[in-house]
Amino acid sequence: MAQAFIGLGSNLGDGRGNLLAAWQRLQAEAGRAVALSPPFLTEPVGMESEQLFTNAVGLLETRLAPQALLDKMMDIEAGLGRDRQKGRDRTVDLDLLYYDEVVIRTASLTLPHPEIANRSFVLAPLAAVAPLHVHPVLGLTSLAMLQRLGRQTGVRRISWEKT
Ligand code: PH2
Ligand code: MG
Ligand code: MG
Repeated sequence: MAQAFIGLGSNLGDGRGNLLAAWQRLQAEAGRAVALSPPFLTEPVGMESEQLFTNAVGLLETRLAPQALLDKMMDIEAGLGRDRQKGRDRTVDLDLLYYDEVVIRTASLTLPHPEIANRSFVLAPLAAVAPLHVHPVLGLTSLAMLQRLGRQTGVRRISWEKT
């Protein structure tokens, strides 16, 4: 069994509801859930949008190979109404962050995900589930990468419970 870290994001509709729906489908169709981070409310990065994101990171144990897992993730995005045009607000975006220690680059898949170390909306939830997990290329823990980004602005931890 492989361990896959998956980044979940939504900035359209019920963010937490969309992420939980995607996480349910991943468990039903792709493997066994090991851990899910708390959700974080985050400012959009690299796109023009007024809509805050809800982001989380999940750890899944899977028998699917990396490309098969990615294909399954795209099916789940589509099933939840994802519009794949670049720069659009999205109901759900699933990104494969790590797959064991695999380092690959194909036309459709780069592992580890190339943006992990630059994105506090990935690192904050990642450090919440796996602070001491080491990036197989950079040799840095999730926590060290988060601290390296400096003071966190635009990222706020919330809770799965709706009050
Ligand atoms: N995803 C992007 C681009 N910008 N910004 C935040 N805060 N969260 C995201 O998940 C995100 C983003 C591309 O997938
Ligand atoms: Mg994506
Ligand atoms: Mg993304």
